[in-house]
Amino acid sequence: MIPKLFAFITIASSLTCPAEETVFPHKMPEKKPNFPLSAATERMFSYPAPRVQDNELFSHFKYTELKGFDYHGGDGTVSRRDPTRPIFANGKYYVWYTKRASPVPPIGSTHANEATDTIPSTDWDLCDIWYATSEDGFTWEEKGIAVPRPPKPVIGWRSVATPDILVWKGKYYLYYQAFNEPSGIKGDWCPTTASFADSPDGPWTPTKEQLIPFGKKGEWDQDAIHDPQPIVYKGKIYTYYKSAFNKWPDVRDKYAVAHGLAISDNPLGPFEKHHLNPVLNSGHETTYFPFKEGIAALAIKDGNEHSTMQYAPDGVNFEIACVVELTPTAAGPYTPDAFTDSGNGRGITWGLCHFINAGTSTTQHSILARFDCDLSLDWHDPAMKQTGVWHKPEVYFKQGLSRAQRERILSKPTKP
Ligand code: AAL
Repeated sequence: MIPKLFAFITIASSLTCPAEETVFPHKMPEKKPNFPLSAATERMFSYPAPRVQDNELFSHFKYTELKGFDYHGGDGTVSRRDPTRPIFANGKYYVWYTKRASPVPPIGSTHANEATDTIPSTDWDLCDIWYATSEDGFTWEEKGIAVPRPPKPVIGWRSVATPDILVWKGKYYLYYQAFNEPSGIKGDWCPTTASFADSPDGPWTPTKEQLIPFGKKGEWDQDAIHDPQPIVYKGKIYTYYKSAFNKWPDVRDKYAVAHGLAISDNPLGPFEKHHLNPVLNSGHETTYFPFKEGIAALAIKDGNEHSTMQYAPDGVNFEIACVVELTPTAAGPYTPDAFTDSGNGRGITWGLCHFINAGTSTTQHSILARFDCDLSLDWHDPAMKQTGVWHKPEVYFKQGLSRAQRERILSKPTKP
């Protein structure tokens, strides 16, 4: 009698109240299941899509060598690096970048005290800002200097480097680093300044002033404002920048980087730092673009969150959107809506980047290159969404042990 009653209750309750699932299903749920989940499974549903292939902020990066740039046989006397976003104007693409044309290759930041008026310390010492145009983004024609080093003591007299571009109310603004000593003397210390023009072909007028203030002594961005990258967002100019900190001159080996945000409603400032700075805790250069209602960022090389795409719906509070591989260095993405403030950013599909190790230790220089990707809401390129980037064994073996490491390992056998 009791078993019959029990069976009746079980059948009745299964009809009225279906058994709750508590095991993760085979078919990927679109929404977070409503039962206890591990931390990792919880996180699956905090990304733009639980499957990375469906994630609009995930992509492979494909690379193409550029045509049109001469590097003097790769002897280290000519270097091009840190490109801006390419922009489209007058029926063609324009890009600006740091160019070094020095009699000798750089001697390195640790020898900065030996740098002279003709001997550069780093690859971005003794540089000017040049520009090039292109019909297709693959073949470029170098047009000449956009912003030269000004005469001493004007800000940037030692080197002008690492520009980015802003188009605002029909005028053009270049923001860039302005060195007043060879990079490496105290650190990679420099302020950011600006030049403006009515046409992308110039002529450019320098403001001769610091654009974004350093932090006060003791604050993270007290010595350097690097990689300024402006976007028009919420009716204002949002300029993301990087600072290297926790470093020179007192401690030289505890380098850290983070990114800040400075906002203005005037392209020449005054800029006000966001009170939550830093807004990104990782990334050696700045690569930001409007995406949906917010801002997306690529963080590379430095920090716990390097090799990630990030997204902030408010342009300030970034969260990891996914991990990416073989990321473009110093990427300047072609971003048609960077300055349109559409409130519905469409993402990016290509841009220019640099490789800093084009030469050898005695011919050190950088080259520009093109990257392509699908970080766009309007494109769907499944080949860009595959997971896994496979390098030949040689690429891994190139990351070999040093002689000292090998000796250390062999001196302490790990066998029992
Ligand atoms: C870069 C950038 C800045 C630094 C140096 C030149 O790639 O982060 O520009 O100052 O390295």
